[in-house]
Amino acid sequence: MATILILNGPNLNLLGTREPAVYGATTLADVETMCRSAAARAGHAIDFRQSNREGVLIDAIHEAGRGHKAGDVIGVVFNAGAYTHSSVALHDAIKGVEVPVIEVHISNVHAREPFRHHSWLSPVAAGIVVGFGVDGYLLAIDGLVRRAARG
Ligand code: CA2
Repeated sequence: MATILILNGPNLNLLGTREPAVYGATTLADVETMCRSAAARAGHAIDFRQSNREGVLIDAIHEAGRGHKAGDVIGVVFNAGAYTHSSVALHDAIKGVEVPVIEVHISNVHAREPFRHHSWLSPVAAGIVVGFGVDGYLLAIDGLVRRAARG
């Protein structure tokens, strides 16, 4: 059984508690439950994390890279929150490892403020899922499972 890392960046711990018009009413704990069920159906495990700290997210990407090399991790589903639009360090972290990273955004960032239109992660992501609400996490898991099955 291989693992999928679901990594969440700053402020996503607030999901479901504020701004329901933008992000919906589902909490991050609900998202974790949804992801665990979807991965279990596909025969995989989930490592679900959230951090408000850039360095912790970078370390998690590096760890996933080592896990991928060892054959334990099939990929990363990454909602980097606002770091998406600012973090060259996260860009470099993803570029520095070989594990496929799927960038996810709950909202359609391209329909929002111009500062959300640029992503430092998209050029180094294996795929991007934007604007499907929290279902985007499930679409990304499905994409990683299909990618791993292709070999
Ligand atoms: O749409 C997304 O998933 C975002 O990654 C969410 C980030 C935002 O900065 C990105 O531009 C797009 C914000 C996450 C904060 O989430 C909150 C949820 C509820 C209440 C307050 C913040």
